[in-house]
Amino acid sequence: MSDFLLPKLPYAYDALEPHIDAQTMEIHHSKHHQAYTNGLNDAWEDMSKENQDQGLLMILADLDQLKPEVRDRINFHGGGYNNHELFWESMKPNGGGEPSGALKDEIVKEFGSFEKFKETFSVNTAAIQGSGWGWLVYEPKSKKIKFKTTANQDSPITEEIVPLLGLDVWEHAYYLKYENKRPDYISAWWNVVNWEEVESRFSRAANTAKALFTKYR
Ligand code: MN3
Repeated sequence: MSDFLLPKLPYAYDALEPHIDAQTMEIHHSKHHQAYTNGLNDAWEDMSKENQDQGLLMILADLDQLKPEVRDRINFHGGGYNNHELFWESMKPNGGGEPSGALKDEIVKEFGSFEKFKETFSVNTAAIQGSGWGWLVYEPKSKKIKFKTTANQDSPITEEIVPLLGLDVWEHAYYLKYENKRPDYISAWWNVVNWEEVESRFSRAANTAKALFTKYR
């Protein structure tokens, strides 16, 4: 029996057209996310019952407790599993626009304006060398939101920060439609951001940090 299943997409593969094409979505979800799911299940079997009982997020928050031969696999496949789940949920058809309420206020406070936030996020995510992710995160240490990048499938949770909005810039996420034009993919992606979901994560972020990271309790 598998502990982890490929999560269902909350919309059809073609629902994010024309910004993200159906073929990319189908391959990304049914092949790539499935591969992280399979890799996570394999690595999970090699963990102790005690570790398994903690659940994936608590394990990602404290990878150091794992044996080295399992740690790298959980970092990659477990990070990839959770990153993609967050990614699908933070997009929707007819998304985009701007956040509202407390998240909007916080973005203006930290970045100066929503436009400046978008530019910081876009420019720095486009500049990631090789494969990785751009993130808006909540940092419990400073109690502020920040922009961060992570390499490969590293999870923000492993760096003791709470992911709010993430953008996958592995070539598998855009190459069929955008080829080498990563900045064009990023500009288009803003049109499908599900800000209600990001606002909801932000409203829970301090509690999420307390639940995941023992030092912030
Ligand atoms: Mn991906």
